[in-house]
Amino acid sequence: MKQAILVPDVGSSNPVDVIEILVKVGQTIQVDDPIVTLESDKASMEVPSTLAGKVTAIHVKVGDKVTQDNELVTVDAAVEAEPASASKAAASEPASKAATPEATAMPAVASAPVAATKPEAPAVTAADDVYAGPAVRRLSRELGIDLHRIRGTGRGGRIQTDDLHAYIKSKMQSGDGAGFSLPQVPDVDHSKFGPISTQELSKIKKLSGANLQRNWIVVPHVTQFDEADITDMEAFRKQQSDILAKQGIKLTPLVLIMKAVVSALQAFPNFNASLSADGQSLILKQYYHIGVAVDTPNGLVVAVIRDVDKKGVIALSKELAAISEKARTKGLMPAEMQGSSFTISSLGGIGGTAFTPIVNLPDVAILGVSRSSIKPVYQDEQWVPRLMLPLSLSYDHRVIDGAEGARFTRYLADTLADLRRVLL
Ligand code: CAO
Repeated sequence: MKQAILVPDVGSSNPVDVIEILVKVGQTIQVDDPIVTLESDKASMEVPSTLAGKVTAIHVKVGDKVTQDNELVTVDAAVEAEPASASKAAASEPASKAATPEATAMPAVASAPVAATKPEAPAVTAADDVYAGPAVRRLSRELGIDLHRIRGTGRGGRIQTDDLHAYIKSKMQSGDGAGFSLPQVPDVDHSKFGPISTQELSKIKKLSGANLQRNWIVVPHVTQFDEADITDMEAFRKQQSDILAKQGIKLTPLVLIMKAVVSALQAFPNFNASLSADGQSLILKQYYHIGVAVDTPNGLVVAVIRDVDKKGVIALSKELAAISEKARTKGLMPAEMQGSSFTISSLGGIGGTAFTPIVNLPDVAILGVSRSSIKPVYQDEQWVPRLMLPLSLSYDHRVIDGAEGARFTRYLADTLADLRRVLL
């Protein structure tokens, strides 16, 4: 009896794409043999046969959109199925053949009545002439890798994600990939030169190291240096600190710098933005979420303080103290480290005169703050001692020009020199 196999419940009411036909007309299949691969915007899945028999018609072709209960293939279940090995051999014909016009033109309804049967649920099974599951197929398509080139190490020669990764790694190391590959770091036996010990990097360092490496390579960095006269700002902060300390609030320069940075970002919106992934447009943000680099015992993390423009210095002081404490003790949740529109890295509590911070993608700029010190400044025809704050602004030169970078740091320095207008 001829029966049609229908699209099962794929967990979405939206149409899904047919991306592979895994059988051909005349082929004998077994229950659970994959017949087509479907792909939604979330996942790809192979639809297994619920019948054993001969495929008499294929009702879909690659590129079709289908929904639940659409007919996929018709199977003559009266024909006795061959052993699994034989059916797999037949399935090793290229899948594209199955979608030829002759094949799809065969009548969907033949002389015998056609019943409908729906697979219970999509499953991951073997496929046509390469043996791999949907996840591996999808990844290979995204990366443009021909699975025929890969030797599967899974059961029965099945290609696994690890095989794909090993293939990419070998291509990168051999340098015959299309893109450029990093030069190999020599593996030196340091113990030849004296006693050593080995310490594994913390999880945070491994994760942030990979991100820093990527950002360093991807972003063409320029660092602009400047100095802000924060003599008046510090006088104000110290005066307020004494009052706030009684309420258990610590007002550090960083909070005032955050407010001044927001003012600069409002004046220079290109700095409060991200470059689109294709590098063709700038995504300007209407919010001011400032990432703050926090030094923790396990390594560097960036805590994000949201809506800095809408918060006062007291609220920001409390939030900065709480989030940096949490980063150092319990650790931050992913949401607390995402969504920054600009980042500040302050080493002012430690020391140094300048440094070159690495842009925290997808931000386009990062401000490094070093320790303030009293310097002689020539004002009104005389040398006066002023408290100067070193600023180091690294930016993505694909987005920001040198003149814009210098204007930004100058504006920021002027704002810090006279914070009254920002705070009021
Ligand atoms: N100049 C002079 N003194 C400064 C200063 C500056 N620019 N910035 C802070 N200080 C002072 C503070 O006033 C405070 O002094 P008191 O203890 O006498 O009041 C002291 O230095 C310590 O400040 P802090 O570091 O505790 O507080 P903060 O608000 O300035 O910074 C935080 C908070 C979380 C950013 C900081 O603790 C931190 O972790 N910094 C390191 C960030 C880092 O590792 N960056 C490098 C990233 S690599 O690109």
